[in-house]
Amino acid sequence: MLNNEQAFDRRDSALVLAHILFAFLAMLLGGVAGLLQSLVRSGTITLPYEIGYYQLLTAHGVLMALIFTTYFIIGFLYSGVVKTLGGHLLPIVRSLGWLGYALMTLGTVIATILILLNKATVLYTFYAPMMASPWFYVSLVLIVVGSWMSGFGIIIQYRYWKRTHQGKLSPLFAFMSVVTMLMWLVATLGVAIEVIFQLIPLSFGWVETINVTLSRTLFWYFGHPLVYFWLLPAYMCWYVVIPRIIGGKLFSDALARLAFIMLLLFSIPVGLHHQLMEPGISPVWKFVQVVLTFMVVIPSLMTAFSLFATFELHGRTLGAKGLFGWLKKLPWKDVRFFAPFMGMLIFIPAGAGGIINASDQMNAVVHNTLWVTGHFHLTVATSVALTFFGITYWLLPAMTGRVLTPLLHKLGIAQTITWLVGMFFMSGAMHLVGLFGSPRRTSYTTYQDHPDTLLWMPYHVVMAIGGTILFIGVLMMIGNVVLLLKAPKGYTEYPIAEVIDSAEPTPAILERWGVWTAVLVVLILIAYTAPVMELLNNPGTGAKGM
Ligand code: HAS
Ligand code: CU
Repeated sequence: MLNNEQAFDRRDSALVLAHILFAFLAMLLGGVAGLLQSLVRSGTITLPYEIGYYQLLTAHGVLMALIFTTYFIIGFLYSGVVKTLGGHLLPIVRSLGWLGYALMTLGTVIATILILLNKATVLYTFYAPMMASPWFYVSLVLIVVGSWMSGFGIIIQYRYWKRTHQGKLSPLFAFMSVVTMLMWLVATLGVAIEVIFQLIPLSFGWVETINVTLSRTLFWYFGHPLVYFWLLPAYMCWYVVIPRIIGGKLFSDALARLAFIMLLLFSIPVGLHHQLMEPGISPVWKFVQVVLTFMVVIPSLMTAFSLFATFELHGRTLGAKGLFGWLKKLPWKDVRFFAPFMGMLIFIPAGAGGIINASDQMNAVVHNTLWVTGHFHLTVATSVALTFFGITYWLLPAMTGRVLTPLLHKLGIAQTITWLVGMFFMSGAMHLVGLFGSPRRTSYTTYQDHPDTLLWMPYHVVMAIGGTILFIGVLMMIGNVVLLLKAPKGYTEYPIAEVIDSAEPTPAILERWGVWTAVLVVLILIAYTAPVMELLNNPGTGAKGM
């Protein structure tokens, strides 16, 4: 591990910076699309130059949910791997990182151009039988394969460390990075099969029709772990970084690793909770996957417990009294803490919403309504996004040899509050109007002034107001990134927490990858074999692409 005075090797920090800055570029473009679409949907503006609402919605979803996240995550994971596994990347790992970056960037550029040309207006889930230009799917392959290169890089660096540190427990950050990337590798196989065997042949015209339900099942086999691919790096910050920033220690190393192993096991065999309302899949298998969905909630509850324990124990060592006295001991003026903490706080209602979604009968009420859009703007666009912003405030200076100034702390806190206010209005209105039945993925319409739908309109306007505030939040964040790049030179710590001394040693079984991969495969086979066989045996007539 790099000790605190050692700076990063320039070749490594360049790789990290390239990823993080690209992520923010994507966020800026995605933010513009988001602003415009919320204004269109509320009937506030109409779009010029034949730009379509669904085109913007695609750009927003792809650039924010897929590109911003993936680049940020890879940059962050690589940085922590450098920090904790040897102090510099192995040459092969660095090359894999750049190869991955090149492939992903090529894919992103092609995808963005096609979306702007209106040749890939299929939304970020690219559901069949909607059909984009075949090159859009090729660009997705480039992005996924690129991310694999970085995944392999992280695993190679980890294995090298293990080989040269026989019998030692790996650093927690590195362990968590491996879990995240292992989950990603297994999960992306589903979408790779969908794209290569179904969508590419359909869009090139090699086949006439597509088995739609199968394509969606393959997508959600990937799509649910995708949301955990966003969440796990945020959890890494909460477990490993935040205790250090508040001046405390991590509550338990073993509990953190156990939570991550459970997230690895239960993130994947649960995709059917996105298809509860779809015909053609037997309720038995939906039920099995809903049970597994409730299993994946448990490690999040463990995470909440561990965080509370970390905060409370730290507060008490500083003399905090009473049930909530520790709250006063937290460093509220430190943006590196404040932004991620607000992410945690929002994750409480966000997670509760997820549990509602997963409950079959209630899913019937909320499915395909704006409620779901509200849910994921709290989870990924607040809990995860604010955590990533919080990371940026120390990661960029640590990579560039600069310091976070008191002014930047203030600007960062202002940015966080702006985000929270915008999201309160936007996601709040989405949740409420979703309960009244307003559909998601829908442009402005008055539904021929049907009285039931007139009720929705004011909420759509509140969404647009929230969306506008959020866009200001995007601009503020971009401004902060620019200021971080110009901050005064100096040393910034890469914060990695220690574990409380009295904690029990971590059981070695948690690092037996063979065991966990085998359990994972078994769980996936249990959850998916029968429903996929059903879908293959009853392909129906198939749908033509459109
Ligand atoms: Fe979800 C749909 C179920 C979590 C993202 N989800 C989506 C979609 C996205 C998404 C993007 O079952 C839409 C996809 C699309 O386009 O169609 N979701 C869940 C469940 C959870 C969950 C059960 N989702 C997430 C996370 C996401 C995310 C995380 C992104 C990062 N979701 C669903 C379902 C659907 C769905 C259905 C389909 C809906 C439909 O019909 O289409 C759970 O994993 C949530 C568990 C979380 C908790 C919270 C723990 C709290 C913590 C914070 C502690 C706070 C502290 C601070 C310590 C149980 C860890 C305290 C301080 C104080 C002062 C109090
Ligand atoms: Cu899900």
